[in-house]
Amino acid sequence: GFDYPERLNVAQELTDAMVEKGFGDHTALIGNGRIRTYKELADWSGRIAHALVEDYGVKPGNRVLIRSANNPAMVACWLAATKAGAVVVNTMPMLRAGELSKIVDKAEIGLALCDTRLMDEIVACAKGSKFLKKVVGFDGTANHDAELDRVALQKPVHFDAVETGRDDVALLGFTSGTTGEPKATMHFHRDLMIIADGYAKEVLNVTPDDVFVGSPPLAFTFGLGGLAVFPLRFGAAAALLETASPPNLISIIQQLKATVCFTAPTAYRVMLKAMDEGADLSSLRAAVSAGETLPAPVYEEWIAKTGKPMLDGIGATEMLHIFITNRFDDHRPASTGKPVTGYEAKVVDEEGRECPCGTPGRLAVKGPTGCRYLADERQKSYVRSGWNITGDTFVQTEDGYFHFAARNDDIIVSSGYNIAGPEVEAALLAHDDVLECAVVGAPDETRGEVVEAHVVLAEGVKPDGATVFRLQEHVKRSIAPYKYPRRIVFTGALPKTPTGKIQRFRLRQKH
Ligand code: 3SK
Repeated sequence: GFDYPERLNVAQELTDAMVEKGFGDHTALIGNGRIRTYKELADWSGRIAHALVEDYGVKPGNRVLIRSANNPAMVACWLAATKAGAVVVNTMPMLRAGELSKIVDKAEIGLALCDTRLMDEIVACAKGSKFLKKVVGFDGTANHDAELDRVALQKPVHFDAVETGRDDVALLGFTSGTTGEPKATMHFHRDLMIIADGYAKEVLNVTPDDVFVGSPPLAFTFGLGGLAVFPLRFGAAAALLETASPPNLISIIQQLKATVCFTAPTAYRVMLKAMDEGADLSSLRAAVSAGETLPAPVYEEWIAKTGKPMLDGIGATEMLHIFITNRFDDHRPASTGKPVTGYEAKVVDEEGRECPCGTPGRLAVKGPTGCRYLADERQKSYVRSGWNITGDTFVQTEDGYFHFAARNDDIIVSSGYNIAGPEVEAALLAHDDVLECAVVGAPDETRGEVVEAHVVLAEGVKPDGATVFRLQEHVKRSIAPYKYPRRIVFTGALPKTPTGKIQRFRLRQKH
């Protein structure tokens, strides 16, 4: 187990404690054209913490919302609010007033810190809100000309972090959910330490020489861990991109000789292509893939081109971060690997009984970082005897590896056949004409459902009958022919959550 002192403030550990350990002059964050050392980050978050307490009345336990794209100012605000003992809710820039209102109401948020470029929706949310009484702007580009920056600049740099308990809630992670009713998961100060001292140490072996890059928003716990907690815990650096498109990722990796990347398979596919065109991504020693299943061809091509495995993992906002993963010296294609030390995983049937190896069932997970929903009846159905029942169907092999089979609602039943949508997707993705795709079941009079593929074509490929035929034949050749997509819909973009997960339910809703 992990042994932390009873009094623990994770923001203090990631800033002032790092300065005390001698990392003051090391680069902590890079973003918006500037470099911030650990000392600068400790001071910056110290000044903001003073402002939050003295000018905006923040008290331990108060909920503070932060609205921003990934940039160092957002990290400084998160650290500051955490130093002040607040419970932080990080939110993504693309959320609209209606979505923000649900979060504000659920978490009873009184204060919002918002990048001044993103004020409209949060101001609209605050109008008439029972809870949200104050929205303070900060300058995400860190030129210090917004209200919070001006107030903070008048403050001393040192702030005595509130002596929170290790089991005090530090963060509320919201899950978008598929139904539109978000759930908030509570995470303690120690949870944020555990994901670094567990997964990041055990699997990534982070050192102060590492440079992290990636695409997940800091507002998503995948991003907060991968782009803030992990590097800061070990004296490493993180580059934060407000727009983390694959071309931007590729260029920052080359520019900074980044060593660790957190992103999803789609970006890795673009990177593989860029390598063919001369991009040098050889500085990357760890390529972490999560959020979507990693197709075996992408994993295999990555190994062939870099000589290193891609580390596929699965996490959940409920568990804070990755809990099953491949490892540098233990990895397999189309496998998510084995549990991170401290976590247990099993595959269960509808009654919660463990399934025999080889039999698909619901993935259940138990571990030190979850799962506790805030004021939510759904705790009863999603957490049974301490096990978090995830929304994914997995198979466990005799030798303990977990393999993703489908989202629970991704099984298509056509003429009595059970067809896993992701398997058809993997087959389509292996074709050069396909950039992205999502497969769903479409109602059909004779077959019950048919396999329907929504496909984003690679550049220059014509969306015509010949392409439909070519892709169908390819799938029939790759997997059992009955699984081929009888319908193919060409589209410019797939619907996605702000964190980049494909929203297949939206495609189903079109029927
Ligand atoms: O696998 C995911 O989607 C995830 C969710 C939250 C935190 C980390 C990860 C990888």
